[in-house]
Amino acid sequence: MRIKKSDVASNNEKNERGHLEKFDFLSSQLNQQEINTDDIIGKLQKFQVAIPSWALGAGGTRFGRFSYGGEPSNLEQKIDDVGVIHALTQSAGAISLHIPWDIPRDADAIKQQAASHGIVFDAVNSNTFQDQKNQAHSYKFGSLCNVNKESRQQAIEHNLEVIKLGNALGSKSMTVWLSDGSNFPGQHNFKKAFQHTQDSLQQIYKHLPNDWQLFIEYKPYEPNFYSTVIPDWGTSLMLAEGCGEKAFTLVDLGHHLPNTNIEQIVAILMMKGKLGGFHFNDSKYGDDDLTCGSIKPYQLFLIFNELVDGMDNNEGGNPPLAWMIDASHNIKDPLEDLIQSLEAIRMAYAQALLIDRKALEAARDASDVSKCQEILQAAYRTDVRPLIAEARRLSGGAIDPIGAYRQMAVRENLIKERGMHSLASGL
Ligand SMILES: [Mn+2]
Repeated sequence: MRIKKSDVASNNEKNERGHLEKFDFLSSQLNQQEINTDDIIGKLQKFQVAIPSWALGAGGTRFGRFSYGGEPSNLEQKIDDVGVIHALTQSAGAISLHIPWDIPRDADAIKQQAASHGIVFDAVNSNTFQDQKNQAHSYKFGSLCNVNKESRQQAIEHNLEVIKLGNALGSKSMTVWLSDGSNFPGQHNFKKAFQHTQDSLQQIYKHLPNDWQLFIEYKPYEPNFYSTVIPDWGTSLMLAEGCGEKAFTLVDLGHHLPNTNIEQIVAILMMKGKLGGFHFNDSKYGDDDLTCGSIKPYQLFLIFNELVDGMDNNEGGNPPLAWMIDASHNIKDPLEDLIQSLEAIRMAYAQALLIDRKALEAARDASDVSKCQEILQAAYRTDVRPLIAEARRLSGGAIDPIGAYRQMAVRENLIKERGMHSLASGL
């Protein structure tokens, strides 16, 4: 299914008046505070978040999976689904592929299809956390860290293959997330596991094209429950520095122990010019698959506060970040879920853009703690939804994307096209 510009425009007609009233009211309030709404709208229009190819079908848990009708069963259909999200939101102009779940057979044709939706290829993701059919060596006891040299070599070669496939599509980065770790005390020699991982990453890095970046993701636990080889940002940073200037740390919101101060991690990594990518999701306890902003929207705002500050005062020469949603829920329509995540991300971004940074810095310098909190929360408590809707409308997207999605009966059409029992490739 493909959404035409004219479909979006006619859906917008009924919402336009109400929307413009709200937007004009907010605009005049912000103008009184000397905030230029055109600047903010321009930034929001440019802000694009990649959709991962594995989030377009219903996710599962280790207890089971409930499929959702009309799921995309091949890469072409996945790209079409991102096309639907992008047509409605004008903020999902990129897709992030997972190899080997989505191997492009004909790179040129796939590239062309994506371009017809206005979509480019973001970071490619390697997978050495599960064995593939006919694989010579198992990753049961790790991949880049494995005590067995053949397993490590196989994992290195897989990563080189992923770079090759990504290069053909125009990707400029690869994300490595390792499930490597141990389940029981004594199982791993921590130092050896780290050294093997460092050596393997260096081998991969040697073959990274000059205009590429390598992102090293961390996660404290799961699937291993005693130790993980790359459990935190410090280990990721050590490994990235051990590779070279094209290697960076990648922060995934859900990959932290409860109550970790993620905004502080973001600020320091950006100051050092070493934050490469960011994965969005949300969690209450330990999972990382809930819709962005559904549990902790204030945390998301505080993180964006640091991201915006890092982008504005880029003393560390941090490169532009690769933004991606990394969540796959198991009971919602996956496309509605992604639209909601995009909305939450843009809201936090817009709120962070409203912060009076000069006043905040002055209050900090004066150790006026109450004032600092007042400034942050004044921005956070502003209802920025009309700003986001206006950015979307001006870009040709829907004023109310979920409303439009339902009015256009997208899911019903996808079920008609693909059937009730189509299954997305992946886990
Ligand atoms: Mn991630």
